[in-house]
Order: sequence, then C-alpha cells, then structure tokens
Amino acid sequence: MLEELDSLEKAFRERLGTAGSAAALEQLRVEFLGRKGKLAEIMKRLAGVSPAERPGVGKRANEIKQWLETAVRERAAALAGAPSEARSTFDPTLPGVRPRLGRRHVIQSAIEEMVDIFQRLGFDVAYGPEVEDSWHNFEALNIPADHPAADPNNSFFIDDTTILRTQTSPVQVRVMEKQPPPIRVVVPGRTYRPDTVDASHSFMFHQLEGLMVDEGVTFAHLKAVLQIFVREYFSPETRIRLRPHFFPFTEPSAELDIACSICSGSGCPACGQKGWMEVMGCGMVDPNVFQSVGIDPEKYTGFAFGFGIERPAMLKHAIHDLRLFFENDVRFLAQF
Ligand code: 2U9
Repeated sequence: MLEELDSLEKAFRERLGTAGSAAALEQLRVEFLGRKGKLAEIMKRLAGVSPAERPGVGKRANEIKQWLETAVRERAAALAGAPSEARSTFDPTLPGVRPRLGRRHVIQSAIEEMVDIFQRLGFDVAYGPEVEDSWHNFEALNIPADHPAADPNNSFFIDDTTILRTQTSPVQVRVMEKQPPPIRVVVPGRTYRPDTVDASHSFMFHQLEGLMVDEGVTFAHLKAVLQIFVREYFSPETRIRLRPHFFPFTEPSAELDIACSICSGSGCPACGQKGWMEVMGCGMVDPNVFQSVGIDPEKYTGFAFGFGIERPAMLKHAIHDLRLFFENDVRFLAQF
C-alpha cells in the first residue's frame, strides 16, 4: 500500500503541471482528493492492513493528503494571478494614471538659454572634466604657483596635482590643445571653491566662459559679443560698461557691469546705490596662455570672458538667495 501511495503522489505531480486552468485543476482535485477519489479509495482499504503496518501507512496517507491539498491551493493562486486571467479584468476604457512629470532645473534652463544666444553668434559648446590637473587649471592659464588662486586652501584638492576645477577655463585650454584656430567656443559647467555657504556663495556653482581665437580678433569684437549677449539675456535696452581690471589669463582685462536691472541706473538698494551691477570678467587672451598651448601669439589674438550662472539667473528671476537653487525644494523649483 505504501507503493500505491507513492505512485499516486507521482501521478498527481505529473498531472498538476499540465492543469492549465481553474476548471482543469478542479477536475484533478476531485479525481484525487474527492470523496470517491483515488486517495479515499486507498484509505478505505486501510482497515485491512495488519495492525503492525497500519500506523505507518496511515501516517504516510495523511502526509500525502496534506501535500495534495497545499499543492492544489498554491496552483489555484498561481492561476488566479496569471496574465491570461489578469487580462480579462483590465478595462482599457478607464482613465489612465497620469505620471508626475519633472522639469529642467532653473540653472539648467539658464545655461540652455545663454548657450543658445552664443550658438546663434557662431560659438560651439565644449565640456570637460570636473576633476582636473593643476596644469590645466592654473599653470596653462598663466596663474603662477604663488598666486592666491593656486593656494591649496582655495581649492578642493585630491592630491598634490589633482583638484576639482575652480573655473571652467581648463576646458578652453583643452580645446586649444586639440584644435587649431579659428576657435569660437563657450563652456558651461560646475566649478568648485571652498567658500562658506551664504545667500551669495556656494562651494559649488556654475560658470559659463567663452573664447574666440583667430587672426585679427580685437577688444571691439569682445565688446560687441558681450553687448549682444546682455541685450538678449536681460533686455534690449540694457546698457553696459567696462571697467579696467586684472586677470592673470587676459591682458588687458576688464569687468563688465550692466545698468541695474531694478532701477535702470538711478541707484537703489539692489545695486547698493551704484546704478550698476557687476556681471562678468573678460579680456584679451594673454600671450603666455597661447604659448603654453602652442598657438603663435604673433599670428593669433583672442578674447575670453567668464561669469557665474547663478547671479544673472537670480537677477532675471528676482531670486534673493543662492541657496534656494541647491536645496531641492520642489515648491521653489516648480516655479520655473
Ligand atoms: C582661457 C583664457 C582666458 C576667462 C575669463 C574671467 C575673465 C572672469 C570670473 C567671473 C566671476 C569667474 O564666476 S567667476 O568667479 N571670470 O572674470 N574669466 S576672463 O578667461 C580665459 C579662459 C580661458 C584659455
């Protein structure tokens, strides 16, 4: 009888795998577990088994009964969740669940808007590494090792010669290494300086820098390009002024102010009563920079400019605190 029980279990196993619907499974259940089923038939004959063997056979029969019942239950559950059944409960006429759409970050939108203006003026866009070697970040840009900008306290360093870039200028150096003039390129991207965070400073901020190199490029070209940029980005009436300044990588150098976008130049708290707001630095590429990338400074001249993205974006959108850009508060970000 133990053998009969074993072969019953085996037969059930084989049939279970092929029971592909709830109806087929029910048929199988009746055939094996029903009142007149195969198992019941064997159990009926239990009384005829010798008293010595009876407990063993009874125990085995019970085990098989329990196993069959569990297997039928599990198979029924699997069939209920199967795709063929699920399809029948799907109603394609019900309205869908609308996914929550994200949007561009306001800084990314500003970058795209600015880059678009320069692209229309014929500039290409270039990107480069944020982890930079100090040669591309400092030496090639005529920033000597004893310049305050090159002080290890003024950058995040990885080792003696590897830092997080403090400006996007190393990318223009890489462009000049790879490509002969004429060059017209703008470079947007993240930059890093160990500044204490406040309403107008952050250890990470974005810059956009530009470079044009060709024969006969002059300061007049620089002024025209920046004038057009400012009128496009802020408003067509925006006036600019250039003040002499010093940068190691440009000579001569200047800072560019725009007439205050709040008071149009008459003086207000936003511009500290000056009527002007400083927005960027610029100048003619220093011959030493050309020399370090193997461009002949006797043949070519060039202009360069650079500015932080956050400040013009704050002016344009009347944002008073730079930290808002980076706190990831959706209530703020969803407004742009
Ligand atoms: C090369 C040659 C020259 C890029 C320039 C500035 C002036 C400048 C600062 C403004 C505020 C950076 O965000 S900020 O701190 N930048 O004033 N940047 S000229 O000059 C270059 C760049 C690359 C090869």
